[in-house]
Amino acid sequence: MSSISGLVEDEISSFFESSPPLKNKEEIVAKLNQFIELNTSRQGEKRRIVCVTSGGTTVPLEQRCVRYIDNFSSGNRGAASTENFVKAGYAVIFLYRRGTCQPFCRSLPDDPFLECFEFPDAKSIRVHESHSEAVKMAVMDQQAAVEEGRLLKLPFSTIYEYLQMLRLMATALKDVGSCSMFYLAAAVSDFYVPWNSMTEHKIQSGSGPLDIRLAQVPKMLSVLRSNWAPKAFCISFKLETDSKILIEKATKALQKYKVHAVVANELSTRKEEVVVVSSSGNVVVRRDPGKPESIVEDNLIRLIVDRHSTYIKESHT
Ligand code: 9Z3
Repeated sequence: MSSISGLVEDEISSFFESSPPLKNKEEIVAKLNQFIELNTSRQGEKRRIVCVTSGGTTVPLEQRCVRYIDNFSSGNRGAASTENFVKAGYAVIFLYRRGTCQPFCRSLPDDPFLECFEFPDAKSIRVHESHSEAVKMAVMDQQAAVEEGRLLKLPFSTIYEYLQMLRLMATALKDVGSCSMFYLAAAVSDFYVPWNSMTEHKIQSGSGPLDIRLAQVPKMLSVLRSNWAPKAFCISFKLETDSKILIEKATKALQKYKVHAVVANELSTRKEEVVVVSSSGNVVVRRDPGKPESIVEDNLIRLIVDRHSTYIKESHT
């Protein structure tokens, strides 16, 4: 595997050195280690572990943040993929943007969620008949996954939090080797305001139009692949709005970052189809048009799990 250049390494170190430290780092590390131990120890059932990232990262414009730039992502892809990985027997670390779509909740009405409930009298509350099956399934599936140690949910908001947490995860999973996977569906900012050059207090509007210079976020995929977790199976995503450049960009990313596959999707058709780009060719994955409840992630995760199985077998020979 090619190692990353000294320049990229310097950019990455200075990004982390200048980032505001994670507030609950010890707690996150303890949860991660406990989760990994539970799923890899000899006494327990050994499971493959996947880290699913989901939702968009924010870029604060002020240290005491009032305003921020956001990356679009509802979190649907990450949540649906998590459900499918759990069903396929994986233990999932779900690294998600606060407030975005959660696993097992996709069939619940979110607008407004309170419509699910009714008060037959002053002392009791019950789920409305029309939503009772969906709520029951959501509660049961989510509780089972958490209680059986198959789902760990960790929230982030900013690009600073996301990248620090991703690094913690990769480092914690290093010894799991080929049985670990990174499935990077989060929409990650390409540009940011470095913490040291950011104003502390709210930007004032009195001084007229605002000019902001954004620095480039160093590409962490290369360091994830070469240093943090080199044996992990790694799937990244490429999002474009112009379908003409999508496959070319995904192919470039595959070659540049040496990930095992890039899932290419176009914004307006992302729920209908994706293209899995890898060294063995491009595969179009669609949701089943004959089944209204079918989602693209059902077929996508089946394919990814299959590829991961082959990768594990090849790593052991
Ligand atoms: C994706 O491409 C995801 O599939 C979506 C899912 C964000 C489109 P939703 O959350 O949508 O279901 O609403 N994620 C990766 C987006 C991204 O930022 N990719 C970077 C790029 O395209 C590479 S890391 O350059």
